[in-house]
Amino acid sequence: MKFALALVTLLPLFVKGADIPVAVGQTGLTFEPSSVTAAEGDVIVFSFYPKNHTVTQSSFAAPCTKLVDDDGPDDDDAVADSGFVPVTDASTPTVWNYTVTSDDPTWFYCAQASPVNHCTGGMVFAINPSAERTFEAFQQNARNGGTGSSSTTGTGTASPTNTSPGGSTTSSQATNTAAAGGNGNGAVSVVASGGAASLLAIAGVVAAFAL
Ligand SMILES: *[C@@H]1O[C@H](CO)[C@@H](O)[C@H](O)[C@H]1NC(C)=O
Ligand SMILES: *[C@@H]1O[C@H](CO)[C@@H](O)[C@H](O)[C@H]1NC(C)=O
Ligand SMILES: [Cu+2]
Repeated sequence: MKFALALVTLLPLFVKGADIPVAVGQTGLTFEPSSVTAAEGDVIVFSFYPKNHTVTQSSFAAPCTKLVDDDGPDDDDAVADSGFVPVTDASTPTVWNYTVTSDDPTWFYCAQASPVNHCTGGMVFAINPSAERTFEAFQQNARNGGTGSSSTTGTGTASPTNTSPGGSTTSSQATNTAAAGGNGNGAVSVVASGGAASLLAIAGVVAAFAL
């Protein structure tokens, strides 16, 4: 019983994530789709179209400013940035992949500011926006200047000051996100509580097959 539970719990670790395609700049200053729901391990496959865009990680509070990695040199939470990707031929977009590292809301923008600012033009992208922090509110922050000057301190939890009227339209997506997060936490806690014995049991079975 415990063995079966452990096996089911560990199984997702060996399943490759899904590929989620996103077009960058194919229809103007856009990410298409502009918002996706993704699980840890999924790969966002960004296809860059002309002219010269980036996918750069930011925060909900300051959509047009590159996130600062303030947790030290830890690869797990490195700030994502494609850098500038100049493309001249729409029939051969350049691909850049981003592997999703968390079920939490994650925010991105295009850092091109010449000849016009793409971010304040609304060229932003979100993974797993929530009911409190919607894509619409994030994009409105960007259009308002995107520097995060309005009463946000960086903790950024659940108190968006720029909630847009359209914010409620993503509620079903937010529900899915919450459910996914719950599963993730559950899996971790099961491993943590019964982990040592279960892993020994698996080791034993593997050893038995090997003999
Ligand atoms: C792409 O944009 C960046 C930032 O504006 C600029 O420095 C770079 O020269 C551009 N690359 C090309 C090939 O136009
Ligand atoms: C990006 O991911 C796709 C789909 O998994 C893969 O075919 C492609 O080789 C990857 N490209 C790069 C540059 O890693
Ligand atoms: Cu751009």
